Amino acid sequence: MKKKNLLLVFSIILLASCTEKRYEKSATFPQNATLEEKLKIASHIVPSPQQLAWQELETTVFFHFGINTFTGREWGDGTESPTLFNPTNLNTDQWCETVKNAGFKLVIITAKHHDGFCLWQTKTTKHSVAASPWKNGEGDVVKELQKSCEKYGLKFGVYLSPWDRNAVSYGDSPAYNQFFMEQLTELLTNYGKVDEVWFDGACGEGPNGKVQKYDFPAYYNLIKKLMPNAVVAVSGDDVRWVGNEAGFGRDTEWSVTVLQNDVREEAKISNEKLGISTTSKELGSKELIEKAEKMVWWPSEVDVSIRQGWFFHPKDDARVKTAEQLANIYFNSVGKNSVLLLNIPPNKEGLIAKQDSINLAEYGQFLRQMYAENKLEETKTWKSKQQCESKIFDVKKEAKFNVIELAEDIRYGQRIESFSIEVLKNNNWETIAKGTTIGYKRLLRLPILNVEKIRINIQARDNFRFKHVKAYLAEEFISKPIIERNKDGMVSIKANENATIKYTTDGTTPNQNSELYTTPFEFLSKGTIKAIAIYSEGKKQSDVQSRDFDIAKKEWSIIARSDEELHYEAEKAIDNNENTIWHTPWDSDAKKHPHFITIDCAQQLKVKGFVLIPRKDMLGGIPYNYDFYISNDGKNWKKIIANGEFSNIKNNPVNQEVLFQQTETLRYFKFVALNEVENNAWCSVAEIDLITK
Ligand code: FUL
Repeated sequence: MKKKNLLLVFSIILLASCTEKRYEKSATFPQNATLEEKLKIASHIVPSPQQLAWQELETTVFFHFGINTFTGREWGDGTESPTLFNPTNLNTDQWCETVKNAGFKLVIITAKHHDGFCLWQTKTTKHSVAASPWKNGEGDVVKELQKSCEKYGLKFGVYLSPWDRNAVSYGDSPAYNQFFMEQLTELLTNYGKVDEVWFDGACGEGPNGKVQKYDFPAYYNLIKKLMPNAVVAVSGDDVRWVGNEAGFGRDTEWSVTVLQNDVREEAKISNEKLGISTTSKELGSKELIEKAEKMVWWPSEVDVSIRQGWFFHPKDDARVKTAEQLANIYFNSVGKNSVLLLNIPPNKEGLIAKQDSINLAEYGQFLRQMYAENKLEETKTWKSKQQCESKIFDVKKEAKFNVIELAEDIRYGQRIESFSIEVLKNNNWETIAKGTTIGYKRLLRLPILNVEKIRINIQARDNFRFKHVKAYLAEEFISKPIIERNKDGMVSIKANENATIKYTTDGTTPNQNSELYTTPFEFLSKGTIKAIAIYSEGKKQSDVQSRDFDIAKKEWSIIARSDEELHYEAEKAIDNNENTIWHTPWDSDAKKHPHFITIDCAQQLKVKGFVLIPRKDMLGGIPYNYDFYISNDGKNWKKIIANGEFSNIKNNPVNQEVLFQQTETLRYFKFVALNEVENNAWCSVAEIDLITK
C-alpha cells in the first residue's frame, strides 16, 4: 500500500473511533430500552447549530413597548385607540447603545402584544402605528430598531403575540391563523435577518365566544421556510421558558429534557403521563428518564424585567433593579445553564430611562471586570474517558478568586450529573462547593479564596468533555440596608453586621450626619424612609435604600370574610407581613368563588386606589378578576371597580397597584375575588393596602 493510502486508512480508523453517535435535538428510545441504555442516548442528544449559537449569546434583551406604554397597563384589551401611541423622542440607537455597552448580544421587540397593536407598517390590520399620530402615521418601530441593531452589531428578534384581543377573526381559528401567518410573513420578509421568534402561549376567547386554536406547526413551517436559522422560543421547539418571570434558574438544569413542547397533542399526552410542566422542579432526572419514551434538547431561557412589570410605568421608577440585583440575576440564569432575556422597557418618550441606563452600565462594568482575568493557569481541555474523574488545576501565583466557572462542551451534549470542588489548604483538601448539573455554564460564587490548587470531581452519565474551567475575582457590592414596617407601624432597618445605618424620615437623602439607627421606631403616617449602610469607618457607603409607606394598618380589622383555612386567616391579609397569607379552604368540597374580605380602617380616609400583594411562590389561590366596593358606614356599599383584571399575575406575581377613577372617601372596603388564575375554587392574598391621598 502506498504511504498516502495508508495515511488515509489510519485517519478513517481514527475518525471512526472519535466520532460518537449524536442525535440532533431529539431521540426516541427503542422499546424496552434499559435505564442505562436510555442514559447513554440522553448523553448524546446535542443542540442544533441554531440552538448552540443562541446559547452562546448568553445575555439577550426584551423591549416591551407599545400601547401599554401609554395607558399604564400590563395587558391591553384591544379597545385602545391607536392615537394614544405617540413617543415624543423615539431613539432606537439609544436603546441599542445602552444594551450593547452592558454586554447584551440580541434584542427582541414586542412587535405585537396581546392588545393587537402592531408596531410596524402592516397590511393585515388598521390597528397599528399607521393609525397613530407618531411621524404622521408613517413611522415603523420594528424597522428603526432593526436598523439600529445592524449599526450596533446586535442580533434581532421579534415577539408576536398569538393572543390578540383586537383582531376580529380571533376565535375563528382557521381565519385567524391565516391572519397571524400573514403578520409573521411581513416580519420575516421585510426586516432583514431575524434570529429569534418569541411566541407566548397565552390564549383567550374571541369575540365569537370561542377559544382560538393556534396552528403552531404551521407557524413553525413558515419560519423554517422564511428564516431557517431563527430559533423559536417558549411556545417553540428551540428554547424553553424556565418557568418563572422572577429571574432565577434551577439548581439542576438539564438542557436535555423529557419535557416536550406541548403545542402538539402527543407531547401534551407525554408530559401529562410524566406529570411534568415548564414549572416542574426537575426535567431530566433518572426517575423521569426511566419512564420516558423520548428526550429533546430544549434549553432554558430566563425572562425577567428590570422593572416591576413588562411595560414602562413611571410608578415603578423607584424600583428599577440595581446593578447588584442584575448581577444576582446573571449568576442565577447564565450561571445556571440558561440564557438571560432581560426586559428593558422604553418609556413614553421612546427612550430607556436614566436610572435603568445607569444600573445597566454598572452591571456591564461589573461583568467586564470579573471576566477580565482568569485566575487559573491555562490547561488543556479536559476530556475524560470515564464517567467519574477528578482533575487538579493550579491557581496563578498569589491570585485570589471568588467565582469558579465550569463549562461543558455542549457540542457533545450535556452529561455531568454532579460535581464537587475542593481547595488545597495547609496540605488538606477541603470541599468548598457541591452541585448537580453544569451544561453550557455553571458559575459558583464563593468567599474570596487564596489557595494554590483546586480539584474538581465529576460524576457523569457517560464520558464527558469540558470546554473550560476558570476562576475570577468579582468585585463585591456594598449592599443597601433593608427597611421594613410591621402592622403596628414599627420600622426596623437591617444591614450587614459591621455596618452603621443612617436614615431619614422626611424624604431627604441620608448622609453620614443623618440620624443613627439603633432600634425599631414608630412611623404611622404615609411617607418615605431612606437609609444608607456605612462601612469601614465611613470609607465605604452603600447606595440609598428608599421605601415608600402608606398609612400604617395598626387599627385595621377584618369584619367579614367568605371563608378561611386554619392558620391562613383573613387577618393575614392585613398583618403587613407578605410571608403570611389569607387562604380559603382547598379541599374538594371547598366553597367556590366569589371570595371576599371586608376591612374596617377605623377612620375615614381619602383613597386613590389599592394594592394587592399576591403570594410570591406562584402557588394556589391567586385571584385574576375582581370587584372592589367601598363604604362609609359598613352598610351601604358602592361598587367602584367591576370585573377588574390582574393582567399577567399568574406568570409574574408582582404587587398589583390599581388606581380608582377618582379619589374616594371611605372607612370600609371589600375586595371580592371572582375567579382564580387556574380556575380553582380557592383564593389567596398575601397583603392588601390602600393608596391614600
Ligand atoms: C407573558 C406575557 O403575558 C407578558 O405580558 C409578557 O409579554 C411576558 C414576556 O410573557 O406571558
